[in-house]
This record gives sequence, structure tokens and C-alpha cells, in this order.
Amino acid sequence: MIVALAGGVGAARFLQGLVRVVEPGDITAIVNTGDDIELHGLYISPDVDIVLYTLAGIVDEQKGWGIKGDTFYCLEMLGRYGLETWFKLGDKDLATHIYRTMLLRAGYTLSQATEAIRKALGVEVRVIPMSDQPVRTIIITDKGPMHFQEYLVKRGARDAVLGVRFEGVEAAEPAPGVLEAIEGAEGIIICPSNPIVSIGTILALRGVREALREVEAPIVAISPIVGGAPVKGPADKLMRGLGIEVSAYGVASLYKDFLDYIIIDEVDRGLRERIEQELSIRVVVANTLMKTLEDKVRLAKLAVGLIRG
Ligand code: GDP
Ligand code: FO1
Repeated sequence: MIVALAGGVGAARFLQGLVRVVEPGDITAIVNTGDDIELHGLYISPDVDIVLYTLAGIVDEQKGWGIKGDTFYCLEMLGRYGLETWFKLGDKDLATHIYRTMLLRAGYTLSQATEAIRKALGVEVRVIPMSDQPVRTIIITDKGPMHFQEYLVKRGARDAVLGVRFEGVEAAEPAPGVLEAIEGAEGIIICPSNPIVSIGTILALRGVREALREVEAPIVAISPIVGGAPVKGPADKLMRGLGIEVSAYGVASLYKDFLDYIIIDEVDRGLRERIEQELSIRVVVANTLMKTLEDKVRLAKLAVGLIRG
């Protein structure tokens, strides 16, 4: 089993390549739930949905989230009732949130609800939300603490970041199967996801970091930071706010206690020596921009090649 630690868009794009290199049934994705939010009485799990929609072939490829061709009539009507409409929930997307919320109310755990959605969408990759208990990523800004989606979507990541808190992480446990997947993996891939609010949340769960440190199987990361900036999203603002160098070196430093290999972009080849010498992580230089399906497959082949030797 190849195990992938995943956030949303960057991870989903990488997994599109991985399913063409490894049998989908031999892949387990452990997905961040720190971004989850309740809106309009519904439980929304954006990263899990991004991964499922992408693997099901129904994602809006332009945005990287939501369902392609979706409409927004329900949201428009909610707006007429005076409800907040900054989080763009499409009509088809809402069906997922309604179904998930129904299952949770009927007593399903988040991982059981995710499993039901996965099966209905015909996704063969095993997708496990990182925890069945709530963990909420709170961004501490100069305007006060706020939910990650409020920071990113409602306020467009414009506030200065002073810190990040994972509310509930001490009480939360990794979902059933998370530690077992890591311990039994043939190899582990840290997807090109936000190292603070996507991978950082998973690593903050009790036992996950320790399991990664102890596992014999190779662990490979793909840097989401290319040429000193994220390909998209607020990773630079969050890293800078926490005093971490915004570079592939900075990413590697966050994983240095367990990482064997990091794949960095060609434009960052100058960082190779520093990462190898100071952090003792082997560096592989490649084109890491996933524009086409071929790009995704090539990157996945490279990562799997490092695992399989
Ligand atoms: P975020 O919260 O929006 O940052 O969500 P994600 O956890 O999905 O992380 C997105 C990360 O993926 C960002 O830091 C991007 O830089 C990274 N990413 C997206 N597309 C690519 C790509 O084509 N190549 C690489 N190397 N990174 C990517
Ligand atoms: N991202 C946005 O930038 N704006 C949105 O309105 C938005 C809505 C949304 C709805 C459902 C969903 O599954 C994801 C959605 N996202 C939206 C993406 C999401 O907020 C982030 O990209 C992830 O949480 C980051 O990993």
C-alpha cells in the first residue's frame, strides 16, 4: 500500500497521476480535516471533497474545488434569506454536504460517512479523513483569531498571520486505519500540500509524527513551494507568519525528523546542497508543476520510483 498524506487541490492533482502509476486500490489517502466547517446547518469537509471529486473525475478543474458545471441557485436563495454566501457552495456540491450531514446525524463517524460518499462516487482509492473528532485550524491574525476558511475565503488571506492553532487536536485521535496504514505502508508520500494547515494538522495528531519517524518504508515529499512561492494558496503567508523560510528548504525543515527524500523543482536546484547537508534529506530535482496529466503521471512515477528503488 502506498500511503499519501493529503490536503486539497495540490494533493488531488498529484493523486490524479498516482492512480495511473499504482493500482488505485493500493493507495490510501489520509486527508486533512482541519479546514472543515459547518455552514447552513451542513458539515463541509473541503479537502476530502476535493480529493473525492478529483478522483471521481467530476471536479471543476479550473478552480480545483467544487463540481464542474455546478450552478448556485440554492446559495442565491440562501442569500435572499440574509445568510452568508461567501463560501461558494454549488447545488450539486450541496448534495454531498446534505448526505454527509444526514449520515453524521444518523450516528456515522466522519470516516464512515466519507466511505459511503467514496463508494457512491466510484472512487477506488481508500480515502480516510485524518480524524473522526473535530480539529479546527484557527489562524491567529492581527484582526484576531479566525477559522481557516474565514481567513482564506471570506477575507482573502489579507490579514497578517501571527500564529496558527489546531483547536481540538489534543483530544482528537487519528481516524481508525490512519496509524495502521502508515505502519504497514510500502512507502509514504507527503503530497504537495500546504505544509502548515494541510500536512501540519495531520502531523499534529497524536502518534502520527512518531509513526512516521519509526516506519522503515521510504518517505517522499514533493515541495509545494516553487521558486520561493506557493503555486497557489496562502502557504507563503502562513510560513512567513510562523518564521519559516518560504522555500523548499523551509518545507524540508518541517519534515526533517522523518523525511527520506524531497522532490524540489528545477528552479530550486540551488537549494539541493543546503537541504542535503543541513537536513540530511536526499534531494531529487524535477519539474514539479502539474499542468497536464502527463506532468502528474511523471511526478507520480518519480515518487513511486524512489519508494520502489
Ligand atoms: P491551500 O490551503 O490552498 O494551500 O491547499 P492545499 O493543501 O491543497 O495546498 C495547495 C498547495 O499545493 C499550495 O501550497 C501549492 O503551492 C501546491 N501546489 C498546487 N499545485 C501545485 C503544482 O502543480 N506543483 C507543486 N509543486 N505544488 C502545487
Ligand atoms: N475556496 C475558495 O477560495 N472559495 C470558495 O468559495 C470555496 C468554496 C468551497 C466549497 C466547497 C469545497 O469543497 C471547497 C471550497 N473551496 C473554496 C476550497 C477550500 O476552501 C480550500 O481550497 C481548501 O480548504 C484548502 O485546502
